[in-house]
Amino acid sequence: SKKSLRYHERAEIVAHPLSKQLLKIMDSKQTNLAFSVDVTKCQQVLELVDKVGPHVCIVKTHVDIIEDFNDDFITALQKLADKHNFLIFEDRKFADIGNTVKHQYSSGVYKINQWAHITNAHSVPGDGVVQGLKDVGLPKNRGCLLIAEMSSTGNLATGEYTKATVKMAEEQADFVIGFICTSRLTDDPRFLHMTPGVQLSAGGDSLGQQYLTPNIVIGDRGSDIIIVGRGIYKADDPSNAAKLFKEAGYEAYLKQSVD
Ligand code: 5IU
Repeated sequence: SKKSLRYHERAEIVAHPLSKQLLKIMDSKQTNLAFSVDVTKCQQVLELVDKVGPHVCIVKTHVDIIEDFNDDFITALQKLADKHNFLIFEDRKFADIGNTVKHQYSSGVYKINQWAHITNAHSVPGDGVVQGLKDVGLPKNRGCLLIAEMSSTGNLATGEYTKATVKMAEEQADFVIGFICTSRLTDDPRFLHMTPGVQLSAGGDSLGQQYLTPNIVIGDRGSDIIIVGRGIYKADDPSNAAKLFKEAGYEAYLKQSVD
C-alpha cells in the first residue's frame, strides 16, 4: 500500500486547528485509537473513559443513549478530555436540511456544538447539511466528518455516493476535516479517515456490523483512525484491551508511513 506522511508532518500541513490538534495528540500519545463509549449511564461512561483515556486520541459518544444525561456529565467528560488529552466526537450523524441540523446541533437537550470538538453528518441531504452545521460550528473551531462509507452489511453508501461525498468534503474543507469510511478515499493529507467496525479478529455481530482488524484498516486500507466500541468496553479489562488496540493500530501506522 501507499506510503503516507507521519502525523507530525501532517500536523504542519493541515489548515484546520482541530486537525492539527488531533494529529499532535496522535503523535505525542502514539495512538490512532478512538474509543466508542456506547454505554447508557453517565457513571459507566465516565469510569470507562477515565480508564481508557491514556490510550486514545478521541472518545466518541452517542449522548442520546444515555439515560441520566445532565450538564454535569458534560463538565466531567470535558475534565477527562483535558486530563487525558483527547478530543470528543459526538456521533450524531446529522441528516436533515441545513436549517434543521443547525438547530439540532446548537439547541435541544444536548447542545452538541458546545462540547463536541467533532461531529458527523450524512451527505444524503446535499451540501446544505454541511452549510447548516458550519454556520454554528466554524465560529467555535469545530470540525465535521462526512459519512462516505459505512461498516454495516448492505449499506448504500458506496460507489458514486462515496465519490460525491469526497467532492462535498473538498468543497467545504474549512469545516469538513475528514471521513467515516472503510478505507482511504483521497491522498489529500488534510483529510482524516476514521473507520468503525474494528476488532482484534475479523467477524461481525448479529445485526449487520462487520469487523476488520487494526492491521487491515490502517495498514492495508490506509485509514488513519480505528474506532472501537465493544472490543474495549465489553472486555474484562477495558484498559488493557484499549492498550492492545492502540499498539496494534500504531504498529500498523509505523509500517505504512515514511520513516
Ligand atoms: N458506527 C459503525 N459503523 C458505521 C458508522 C458508525 O459501527 O458505519 I457511520 C458506530 C456505531 C458504534 C461504533 O457506535 O461505531 C462501533 O461500535 P462496535 O465497535 O461496538 O461495533
